[in-house]
Amino acid sequence: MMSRRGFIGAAAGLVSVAALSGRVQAASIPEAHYATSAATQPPLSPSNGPEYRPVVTLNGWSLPWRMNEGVKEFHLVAEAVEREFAPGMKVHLWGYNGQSPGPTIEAVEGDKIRIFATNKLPEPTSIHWHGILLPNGMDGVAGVTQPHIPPGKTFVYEFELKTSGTFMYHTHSDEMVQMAMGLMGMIVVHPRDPEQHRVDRDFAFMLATYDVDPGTYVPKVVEMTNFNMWTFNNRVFPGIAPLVVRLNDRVRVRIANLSMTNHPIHLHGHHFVVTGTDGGWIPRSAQMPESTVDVPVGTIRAFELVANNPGDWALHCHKSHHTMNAMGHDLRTFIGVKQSPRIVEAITKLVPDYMPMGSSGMGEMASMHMPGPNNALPMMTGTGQFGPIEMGGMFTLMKIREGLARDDYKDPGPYEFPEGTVAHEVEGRPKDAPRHDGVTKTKSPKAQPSGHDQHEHH
Ligand SMILES: [Cu+2]
Repeated sequence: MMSRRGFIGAAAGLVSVAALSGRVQAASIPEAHYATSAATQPPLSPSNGPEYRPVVTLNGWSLPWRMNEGVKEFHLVAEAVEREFAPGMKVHLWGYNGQSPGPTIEAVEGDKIRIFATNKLPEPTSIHWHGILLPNGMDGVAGVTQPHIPPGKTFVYEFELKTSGTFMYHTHSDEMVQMAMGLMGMIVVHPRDPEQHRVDRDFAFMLATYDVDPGTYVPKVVEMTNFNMWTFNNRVFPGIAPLVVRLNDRVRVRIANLSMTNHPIHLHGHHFVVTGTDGGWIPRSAQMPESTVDVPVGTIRAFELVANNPGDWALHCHKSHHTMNAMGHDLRTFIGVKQSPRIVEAITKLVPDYMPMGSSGMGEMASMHMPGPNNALPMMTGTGQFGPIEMGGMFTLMKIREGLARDDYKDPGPYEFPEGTVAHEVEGRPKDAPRHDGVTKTKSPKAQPSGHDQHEHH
């Protein structure tokens, strides 16, 4: 989990480097900004151009730009990066400007933008601007609308942002490999009128999946179905930052899916309405109240809620195998098997990869400290104020608190429940309920509905 110190210290992790030198053309290419950590950066308020409320990218950051004669200029550098998925596991990915996903690009409807794309990868690449209405030659589909960008070269894209909304950028060159390696990022275009679609807090993150064998560092890139790392912005629980929200704030969450499957994202304790997609804003008359939104492959969903219910609320993918970290797919089910050392020995002779765990479910695994390979995370992990959380993958919390400052995104720690508001144990034993559905009552006089503990006396 991110500490207060980690959050503040993270801002110092942003460094600027003059990425190119020696070429005549280089003077016209803006310097590139890099992020050196996976900590959530504070929102980047606009220093010039029209006003807007910036987004907070979970475990990410927004790319600074420079203004050049009325055009916003950004510089993306595609390169090999090391991304921490959670403390204890780093993955060797390809990303942009030091991290994967790349930085969020924020601009305003009507802005003219120029994006320089430098390729520091060992193979050619290109960048596609997903969902953006632009001239065909700027669409970034290598081979179709432009040549591939060779290693070491810089291409420039230039277009006007005609509509506001949530979009993405990603590679469109050797796509199976380069997407599986993490070449992606988000684009947020704010409405020109800052009162339009206004919210108090605006979060953004991507959904991506990887196949990283426990103990290894590089994802398998020829993978279609057997992913084992389910990420929010290339982080897994317990490495995913919480969404920190002030009580009664209007909140937007923008979620972009570049994995190979859909993710039904569920928020506890609130109803929300889906207000946007990568096609723009949804008219109010078409917005449905929901508590789960399915984010299909290659799309974006933005939902909004009024955070009027204080607490620590789970926000997670509802596919239960997406809320866990890497595991052996061949793990056998031994629920109900009492596992004495002798039995474990006997089973191991028959089933060589058998692990002595899970006789009453998997939960007990979360509290066992099994030695694993280096650079591997527990399948189910995390500890809350009441015990093990037994989660991994696509799981985090929306932490709603009273009295936060407007731009305070620091993790406030566990929720302090008001006295008497937590589910708790009660004294005594429940009466046996009569069963129906074809279950006939026993004729025993002890089985009268008024009897107590009748089964104890068999
Ligand atoms: Cu999922």
